[in-house]
Amino acid sequence: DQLTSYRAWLQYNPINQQDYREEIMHLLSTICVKDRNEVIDRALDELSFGLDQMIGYKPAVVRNEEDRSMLIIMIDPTYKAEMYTINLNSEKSMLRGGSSRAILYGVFHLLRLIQQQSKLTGLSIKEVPKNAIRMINQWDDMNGSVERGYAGESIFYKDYQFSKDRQRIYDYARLLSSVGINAITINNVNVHQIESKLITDTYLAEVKQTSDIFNQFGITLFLSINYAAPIEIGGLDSADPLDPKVRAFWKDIAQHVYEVVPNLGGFLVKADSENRPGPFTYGRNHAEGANMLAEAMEPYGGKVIWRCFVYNCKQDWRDRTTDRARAAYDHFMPLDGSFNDNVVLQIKNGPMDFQVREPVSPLIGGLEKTNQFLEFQIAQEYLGQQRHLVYLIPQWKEVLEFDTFAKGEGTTVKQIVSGDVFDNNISGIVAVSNIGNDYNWTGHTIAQLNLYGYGRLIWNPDLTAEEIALEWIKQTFGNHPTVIKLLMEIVMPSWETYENYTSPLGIGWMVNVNHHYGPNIDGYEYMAWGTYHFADRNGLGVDRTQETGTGYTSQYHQENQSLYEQVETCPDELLLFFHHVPYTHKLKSGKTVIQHIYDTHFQGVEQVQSMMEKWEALSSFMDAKRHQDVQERLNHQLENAKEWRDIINTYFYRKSGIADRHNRTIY
Ligand code: GCW
Repeated sequence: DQLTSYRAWLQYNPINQQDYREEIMHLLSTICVKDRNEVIDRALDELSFGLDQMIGYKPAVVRNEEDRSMLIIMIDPTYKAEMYTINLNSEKSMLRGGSSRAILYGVFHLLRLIQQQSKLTGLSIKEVPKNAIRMINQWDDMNGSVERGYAGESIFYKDYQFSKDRQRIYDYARLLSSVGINAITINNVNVHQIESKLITDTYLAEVKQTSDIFNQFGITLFLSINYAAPIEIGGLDSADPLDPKVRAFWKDIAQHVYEVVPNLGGFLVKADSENRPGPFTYGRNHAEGANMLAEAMEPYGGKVIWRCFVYNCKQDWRDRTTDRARAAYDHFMPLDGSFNDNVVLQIKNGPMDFQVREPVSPLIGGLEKTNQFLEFQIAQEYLGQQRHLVYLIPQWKEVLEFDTFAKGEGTTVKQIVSGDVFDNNISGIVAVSNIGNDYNWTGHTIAQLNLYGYGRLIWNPDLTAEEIALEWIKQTFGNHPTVIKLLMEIVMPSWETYENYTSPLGIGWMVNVNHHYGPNIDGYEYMAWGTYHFADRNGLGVDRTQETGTGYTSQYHQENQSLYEQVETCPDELLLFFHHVPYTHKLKSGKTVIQHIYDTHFQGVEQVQSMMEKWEALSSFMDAKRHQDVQERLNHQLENAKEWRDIINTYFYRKSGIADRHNRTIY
C-alpha cells in the first residue's frame, strides 16, 4: 500500500482490456534506437518498466531497422533541443527528439497516454515546451529539515551530511523529469553556516554525485549560495562586490566548483532579504552584487539567479508610508538593463508572499531589459500546509493569463516569462518544492497533484486546470467514471473553498506568527513585517492608491493602474488589497463587505463537508492507505476551517457590530 502512494502518478497499473493491450503490443513490440547515452538509457528503462507493468511484456530493443513493425527512436539535429514528435501507425512509428532529454520526455508522454488508455494508433503529436527553464527550488537545510516543508524531512541531507539513500533522490529525479522539470536547486535560499560550504571541497564531491543523478534525467543542478561566503568561508573581512579580494574569491570558487562539477547550472542568491547578507551592507546595489558573481561564473557558462524578494522586514507598524508590496519594484525597476547576460531575476508571482490571493507582481511587465523567472510556491505555506486539500493550478493559471499591457493588450504574464515578449536570453519558471521523505512525497496525497500540475503547466501554459487534473486523476487513481467525477468535483473548487474560509477579498495573512498555520487575525498586525489589514470599527483594507494611499497602483501599466485605483472597477477578490473600505461597502456581487465575509466563511466550511462526503464515496475505488490518509487530513481540515470561520466571523462581528442577515451562529 505504501508503494502505491510512493509511485505517485507513475502507477503503471495493469491494463486488462484485451484489444488495447494488443494495440500496444503491436505498436511497441520492438524499439529501434541508434543513439545511446545515459539519458536515453533512462528512457528505455522507463519504457520497458512501464510496458511490463501495464501490458505484461518488455519490448525488444535493437540498433538497426528491421523489416517489421517497430518504434524508431532517434535524435533529430534539426529539431529545437527539447522538441519532440511522435507518430504512431501500424507500419512504422517514430519518436524523434531534438536531444536525448527530449526523447525522455517523449517516452514519458507515451506512458502517460497508455496509463490513460488513450488510443495510440494514428497518434501524431509535436511538443515544444513554452518555457526554457523549468525549475524546482528545494528549501532543504543540511540538518535534515526543510524550511516550509510539510512532508517530512529532507531527502537530500541528514545530520549535516548528504543522505545515504541515493535511490530516493533518483526516484525524485525520475518523477520530476516525467513532467518535464529540467533544473533544480538542492539547498535552501537561506544559506546557513554549514550550507555555505557546499561550494567547497567539504561537500563538492557529493554535490557532483547528486548532479550526476539528476543529469541522467535531463535535470541541471544549481546551488544556493551565501552572499557573505567571502567572509564565512573565505576568511575575508568583507563581501563588498567591488572589492578586488572579494572578486578574486568568487573567481577562484567558480573555477574550482566547475572543475569538480562541470555540469553545474549556476548559483541562486537571496541577498538583502529577511536578514540575509547582501550588497546593501557595502552601499552597493543589486546589479553590482549580481554582476560580480556573473563575471566569475561566465567562463563556465554558469548562471546567476538573483531573487527579487527584497523588502524591509523591520518596518515600524506605525509607519503608514512604507508599503511592502512596493518593495520589489522599487528596488529592481531602476536597475532594468544593468544586469549581465547570465543574470536572471527571480520574481515571486505576487508583490507580497504567496498568499491565497494577490495581484500579479508589477515587476513582471515592468522589466523590459532584464532576464526574469517567475517564482511560484508549490509548498502550501499559506495555503493549508498540505493538511488542507488545495489545488493550486487554478491560481497559477490566473497569474499566467494576467494581462500586463506591457506592450499593449494581450501581453500576458505567460508570454513575458517565456522570454518571447522582450526576447530574453534566459527565461523560465521556478517553484518551491512541496516534497519530503514522507512515503507519499507530499504529506497530503492530493498535494502530489500540485507537483505534477506545476510541471505540466509550465511546459504548456495553455493546458487548462481541468485537463491537468483529469490526466493526473486517471494516472493516479484510474479511469473509473465515478473516480473521475468525484475527484474532479473535489479538486476543482478547492482553492476557492480555502479562500472562502480564510482571509477575505485579497487582504491576506491573518495567520499565526512564524509557522503561518491557522487563524490569527492580528497576529502580524503590530509587527515589523509589513503585512497589515488595518481593521477598525468602520472598515478594513490597505489603501494602495495614488490618490490617497501608498501609490502602489502606479507600478502597473495604465490599464491596470486605473482598474485597481478606482474602487468601482477594482475586482472584488482584490478589493481589500487595494482599498480601505467600510464594512457596509457594496461589492459588485451586491453584498456588503461584512455580509460577504460571513457568507463565504459559512460557505467554505460547508464546501469542506461536501468534499468529505465525496471522498467518503471513493473508499472502494482505491487502496485503504491512500483513502485513509486523505480522510484523516480532511477531518482535520474541517476542524481547522471551522476555527477560521468562527474566529474571522466573530472578530468582524465584534469590530463592526453588524449582525449577520441570516442570523447564523457567531460568537
Ligand atoms: O515565504 C517566506 C517564508 C520564508 C522564506 C521566504 C523566502 C526561505 O516564510 O521561510 O525563506 O519567504 O522566499 O525567501
